[in-house]
Amino acid sequence: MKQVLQHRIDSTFAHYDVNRDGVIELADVYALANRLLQAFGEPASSERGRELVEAYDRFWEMLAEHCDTDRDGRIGPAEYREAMIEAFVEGGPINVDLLEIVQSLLDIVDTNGDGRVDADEFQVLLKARGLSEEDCGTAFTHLDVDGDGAISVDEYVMAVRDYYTNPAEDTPGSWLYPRSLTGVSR
Ligand SMILES: [Ca+2]
Ligand SMILES: [Ca+2]
Ligand SMILES: [Ca+2]
Repeated sequence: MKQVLQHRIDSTFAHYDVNRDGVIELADVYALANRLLQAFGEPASSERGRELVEAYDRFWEMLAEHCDTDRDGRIGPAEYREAMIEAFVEGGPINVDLLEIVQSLLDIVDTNGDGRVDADEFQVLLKARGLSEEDCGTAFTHLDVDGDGAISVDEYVMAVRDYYTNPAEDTPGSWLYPRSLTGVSR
């Protein structure tokens, strides 16, 4: 059970270390932001593009504040693992910064700006993250816990917590990342 959660933490580390140099740094976070901009066909210079880059700046600041214990601008696997266990597995309160960052992320995913992130909009995010087309639909069904056809900030944040705390199969959190990363076999 613990092994699944450990695997998930290490897998998300690998996911964030885009340039594969063994540490997470600002360059990786920008690479993730760029991947998402490309998925949404949004230039970094547009208003929405700038908002996304700013959200990822804040994401980096939050990561650095919580994980980069030796303050060298690089987050190693051990620093990351320790911080994630402290933040989620040991059940600390949901970080206010995380709420704001998720809000910014979902604002960008809400392409038509109607205040709801529906299945089609959310699929773009999941695909950019590496989920297969088939898994995107299943993931949406699991993540839309109240079944109103949209992913809310609360639903997303609870799924993040679930991802790090609940090793069971088919929980909302288990669908946040590709199956290969979550340590769940079907
Ligand atoms: Ca890196
Ligand atoms: Ca929408
Ligand atoms: Ca919902």
